[in-house]
Amino acid sequence: MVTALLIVDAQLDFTEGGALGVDGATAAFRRTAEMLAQAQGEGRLLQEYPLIVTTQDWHVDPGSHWSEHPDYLASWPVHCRAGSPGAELNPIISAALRTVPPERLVRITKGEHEAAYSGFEGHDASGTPLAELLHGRGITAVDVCGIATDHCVRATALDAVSAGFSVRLLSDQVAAVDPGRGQSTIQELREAGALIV
Ligand code: VGL
Ligand code: ZN
Repeated sequence: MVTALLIVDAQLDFTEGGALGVDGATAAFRRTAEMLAQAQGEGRLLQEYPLIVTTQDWHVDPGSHWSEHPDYLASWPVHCRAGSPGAELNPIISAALRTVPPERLVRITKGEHEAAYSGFEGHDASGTPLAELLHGRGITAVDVCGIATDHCVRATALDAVSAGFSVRLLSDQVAAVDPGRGQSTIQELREAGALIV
């Protein structure tokens, strides 16, 4: 098994105080950073995660995904505008990735012109879709963390299962928009075949 870490939408707009702040996001990012620091300190980061992928919600004009009257299920306040400060990664995560060799890091953007909850709807800077990229690097398993459990983490993990990857959800490294939905998402992912760790 060759595992990639998928850090989903660890962006400032999804951090407490951001345009679409999610309670618990900062704590989740800290735990991811601690996990990475520990693996690095013990010299096993590159074996454990030969590839680390960050996804970013990257909206230019996402249609009804943005709304002045959001329902917080299918429509949302303006968030993660491409190129804006709120669309940047939270510095807790960018700092944690600073010492990872650039060839081991992949940055995925998604959602330019429509809602795209799953990282598998995204692509790297040269336009290569995430699944193709992972296959090309020999990745067979993914560990998923980030924001939001009940939306982009959910969609990304379900797509990863469908694409044939072994999937683990790092359940102390995620945060939900709606905690109740977060809990039911974890059950749904378990039933879909993901391992909850
Ligand atoms: C997300 C709501 C809107 C997410 C993205 O990253 O889970 N949620 N856009
Ligand atoms: Zn969005």
